[in-house]
Amino acid sequence: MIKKRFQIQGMHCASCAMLIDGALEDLQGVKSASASYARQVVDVEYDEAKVSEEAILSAVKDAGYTAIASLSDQRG
Ligand SMILES: [Cu+2]
Repeated sequence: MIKKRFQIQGMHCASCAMLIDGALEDLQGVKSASASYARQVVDVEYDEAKVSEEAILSAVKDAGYTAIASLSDQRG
């Protein structure tokens, strides 16, 4: 399991953050997603064996937003 923070572009209200959470949590292998509209980031905890960083970036894109890159990397 790994936890990564991605910067998000395009969120304009709190429901955008909820939409991103839902889109990411639908991915198999994602344990939890917590987007913050105020900070324009999303923290994602996921199983690297089941889902790639690319899949996460593309799920955010499919939801209509842009995920920039992982800002931090926390293994555990
Ligand atoms: Cu919104």
